[in-house]
Amino acid sequence: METDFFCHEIETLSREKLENLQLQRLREIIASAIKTSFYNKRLAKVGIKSPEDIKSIADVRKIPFTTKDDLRQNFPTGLLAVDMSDIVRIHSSSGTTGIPTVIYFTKDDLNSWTELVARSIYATGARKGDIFQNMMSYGLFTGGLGLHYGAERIGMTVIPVGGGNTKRQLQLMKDFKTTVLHITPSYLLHIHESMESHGFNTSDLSLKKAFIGAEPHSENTRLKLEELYGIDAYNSYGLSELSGPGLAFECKYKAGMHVWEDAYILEVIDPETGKNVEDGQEGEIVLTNLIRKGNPMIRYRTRDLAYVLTDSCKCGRTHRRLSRILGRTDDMLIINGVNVFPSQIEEVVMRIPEVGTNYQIYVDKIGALDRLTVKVEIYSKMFTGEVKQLDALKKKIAEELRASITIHPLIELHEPGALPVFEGKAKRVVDVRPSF
Ligand code: DLL
Repeated sequence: METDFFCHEIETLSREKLENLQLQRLREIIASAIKTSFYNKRLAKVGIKSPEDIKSIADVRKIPFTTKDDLRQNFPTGLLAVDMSDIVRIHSSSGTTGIPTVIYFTKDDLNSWTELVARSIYATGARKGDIFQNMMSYGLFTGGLGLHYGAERIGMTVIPVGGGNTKRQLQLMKDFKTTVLHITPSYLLHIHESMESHGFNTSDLSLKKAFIGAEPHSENTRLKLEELYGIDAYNSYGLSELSGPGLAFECKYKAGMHVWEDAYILEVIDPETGKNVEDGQEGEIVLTNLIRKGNPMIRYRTRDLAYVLTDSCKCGRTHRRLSRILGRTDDMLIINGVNVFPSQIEEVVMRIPEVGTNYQIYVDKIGALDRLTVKVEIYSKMFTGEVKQLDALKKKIAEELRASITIHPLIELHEPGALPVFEGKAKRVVDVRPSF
């Protein structure tokens, strides 16, 4: 019989049973963590010498946070809990901002991660029989191989193409009648914009769903993609340090991302004080991985901002849901003293119908003052030679932005294809202000 669940029992566990399972798994993870040079010292400092010292899940809060800096300082093996010969795969973050962080998986770790990804995909309604084109890059990035094995576990037909080469992507979609994509939202926007120039249009395609994630995007971007392609787009959140995708994923109701709580302890904290906040309140997401034994990760500060939804989901899954990611503690721009999150800007520009599929936030300094310029591509049909019309559009965008971010940005209008294109994660903010 067809069911809505990949693993009904685990996905619908009562809160009490879920918490019992978390406690049991937390103890197992502590047993692994004690074997690493990093956590061994950390845990001893707070009096945790063995798994039995953990009496309840709330005891996790006695353990200090783990940060990206900790991972860097303990690179490459300070958080490794098993002999290297038991590690069957390594993933890593790109390391563009410093020493890369590395993540190790044992055979069992890979198996349980794959199970989470399969569960996530299944929750969207994708099934065996779907043709799955995985357009996230393969390699050290977790987005490629992570979804690949999860989709195979369900029995979907996987096209492991990776990112880039738009024309070939479109040809593959057409030839194999791809029904499900995995892709960054910015690249999916770009593909639509350049589709015609490659000789394709949406009626050549058989798409039904896209899993979009790996970068921030607004609800308006999702709606735009759904409308442009006539598909359902599901938000997927994860980060390499916690094994990548398969951490939090939307189900078919698209009402927030279920965090698989049998595999992760989800906390939200006030980033300033480090204190836990109530469900429903915005803060920084902190996660403990309960299943990765080769490379334990306890109370990892993600720097991502979101809140836990307080109502239950129509799908019947009991695992709590996260709002979309609202920003990062480190991506806030301060423009002449005013705090602005790039996500606020995206939310506004993507709801303006004349705005096309790409934009860029540019910050520089004129004398002592910061200047914010929002560059947007607009649809070609807008370039009619009517300067008045373009000026009116600029004014409208600037005013709508001012209503949201309280400052008045400069607006630049660009033709489709004029702004830089990204085939993986988009870099939307260019800040050229001198740093002191
Ligand atoms: O981006 C893992 C992933 C792959 C997630 C495929 C989803 C799909 P990292 O490269 O380590 O891992 O980047 C993680 O990207 O801390 C967020 O800031 C951001 N991010 C990831 N997913 C989302 C999302 C992968 N759905 C960092 N919405 C995270 C907003 C996201 N931001």
